[in-house]
Amino acid sequence: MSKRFTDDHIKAWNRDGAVLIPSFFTAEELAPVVKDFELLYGERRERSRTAHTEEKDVQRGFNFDQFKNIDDMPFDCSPALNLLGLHPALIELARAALETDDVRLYQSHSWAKHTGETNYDQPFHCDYKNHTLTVPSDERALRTINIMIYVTEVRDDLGAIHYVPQPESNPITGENRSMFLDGDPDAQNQLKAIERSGAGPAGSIFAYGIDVYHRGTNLTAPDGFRYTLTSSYKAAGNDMIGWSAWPYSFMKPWHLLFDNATPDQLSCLGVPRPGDPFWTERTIARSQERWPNWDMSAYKAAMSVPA
Ligand SMILES: O=C(O)CCC(=O)C(=O)O
Ligand SMILES: [Fe+2]
Repeated sequence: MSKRFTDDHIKAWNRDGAVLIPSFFTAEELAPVVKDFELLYGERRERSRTAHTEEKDVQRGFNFDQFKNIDDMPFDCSPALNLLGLHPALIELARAALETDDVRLYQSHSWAKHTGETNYDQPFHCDYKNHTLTVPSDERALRTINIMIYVTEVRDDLGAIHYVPQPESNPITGENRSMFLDGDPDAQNQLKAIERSGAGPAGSIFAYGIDVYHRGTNLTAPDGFRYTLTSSYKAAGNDMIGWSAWPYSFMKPWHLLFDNATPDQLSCLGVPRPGDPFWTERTIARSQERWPNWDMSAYKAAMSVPA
């Protein structure tokens, strides 16, 4: 697999807290994912088409309707969308950004936004509010990388995320970077004056940390829509960071992942790798009972080789 990102992207990530990588995924890779999004959200798109003539929400800021078309993995569709956030090239990027080989996917959510459904404009904020109960770590290895994957084209009239690189926001907000900049419209305006757009063609990714100022923007293109999947990684063992406790959603179609993911991809969900002492004849037999179509041959083979 040839690398889909460069050392310069990693440098930008380390310097700015965010980086846009255009055309990370190909149209062929995304085609089945678009179909999955249509299956999950297509009907809601039709409904928002008829609704957008009404001025439904003129409030500027966060509002509940911005978040109504969000779902957590696993998704009730084909394996394509379920595996996108665990794509080997994304895992490689997360490993490079977090400077560790052992990474965990702790969040993967789909998000469909439609013109007219609500006003998606947000004030600048940092996302650590709902990724940790503390604050972003000063240590690189304990950061997180949130990767927004553009399943459809993201233009400025289709709700592109806007952001300000850390070296440019620091003189305005200070390095403590408060989550919402509450009560500081002046800082909001100053950030807005220098904001960058994350617009990019379908297949691009925008990687950002929980410690960088950014904001959602409104969709204004007639009948416009924006499909994104966000996949967030942290270093294994970083208990400060959380979002999904995967087993909590045990009723969801997890077999789509077990039946189709590699051991490396599953390790990002906390499934021990082949050769891990967790795997005994008994744990393998019980797991196979639970997920009958999971190909466990690598786990069996590694167990039979004495260490
Ligand atoms: O979807 C986006 O473009 C950004 C949204 C966002 O930053 C948020 O809801 O925290
Ligand atoms: Fe955010």
